[in-house]
Amino acid sequence: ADLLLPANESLLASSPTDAVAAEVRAGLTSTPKTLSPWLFYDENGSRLFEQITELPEYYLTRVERDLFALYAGEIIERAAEPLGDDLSPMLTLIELGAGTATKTGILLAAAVRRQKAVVYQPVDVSETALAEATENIRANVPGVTVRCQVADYTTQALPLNRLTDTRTLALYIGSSIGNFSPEDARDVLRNLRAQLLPGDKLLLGTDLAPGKSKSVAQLLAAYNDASGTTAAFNRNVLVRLNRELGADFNPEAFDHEARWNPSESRIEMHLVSRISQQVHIPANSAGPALTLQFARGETIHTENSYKFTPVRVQQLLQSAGFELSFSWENSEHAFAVSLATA
Ligand code: AVJ
Repeated sequence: ADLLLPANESLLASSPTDAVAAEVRAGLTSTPKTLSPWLFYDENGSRLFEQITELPEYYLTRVERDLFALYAGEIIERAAEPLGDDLSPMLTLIELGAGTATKTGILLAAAVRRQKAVVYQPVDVSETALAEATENIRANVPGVTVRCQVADYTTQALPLNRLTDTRTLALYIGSSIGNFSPEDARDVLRNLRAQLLPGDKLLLGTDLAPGKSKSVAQLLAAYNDASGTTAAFNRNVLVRLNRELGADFNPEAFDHEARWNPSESRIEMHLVSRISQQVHIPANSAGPALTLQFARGETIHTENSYKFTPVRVQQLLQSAGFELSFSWENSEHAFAVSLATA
């Protein structure tokens, strides 16, 4: 009978993780109120993000994929350039925050063309995303051996388990670095650098700041699309807190807002309280019950998405112990993919 009734399992699955409870308490009791963007990515939020990447306004994914389609061969060739006695290094590709690895197949296929057999190590916090990534790569790119690693590369000094007899090409693509403040971005890349050997490579995908051919309006539209998908993605964090913490947010009482902050060179996402209202969160592992007061127009700052100039990319890489080797941009200078050397 015990085997047929795993009674605890469903309870455990719906109980809030301590990390969510602690993060929410810290963020919503501070001034101004904030929530960390990793909270977006529950099952629903991950699905909404996948939808965002297919929106006409959200050029980031499309432009990066186009850059890979055009330059994958050159990227792999440059990543494998000779160094010292190592005239033709074998590459192993490691991807931070791989998710479902939808764009990575293009780079892996180019690596297979060069060296026949390729080891690919996706790292992600989501086991289900990694399972999908593995399926995707196994089905579409023969010649690749996938070795998954479930880990949070942002908080731990993660051991990458890099193979000792090959050169590592670390992928940190999709503008994921954009969620971090300049200091945190430097620390994330420094942690990565500490796991690499001289000559190893990093391929970094960064969204670019507005300029001559990229308008602020275009940037804002990418974070406030006509279909309302990004608004749903933003509000979904409140839905998550209701479900996982028993909070009583009315998500419709908050407006989605995307702002361009020129002095910080970042898009900010906010949830703006439409009315003066109170929200309750019951006691949990992180502390006693909370009553939160929202003034009309007060916001919860839910995300920063930093936008770079080419010089900023170079400085960031340098501050983390990498040297910029080459970078590729689309003709409209909307997005950049940069190759750096450890
Ligand atoms: C996953 C962090 C790259 O900042 O563009 C998309 C997340 N937020 N739309 C980004 C996001 C709103 C995305 N990153």
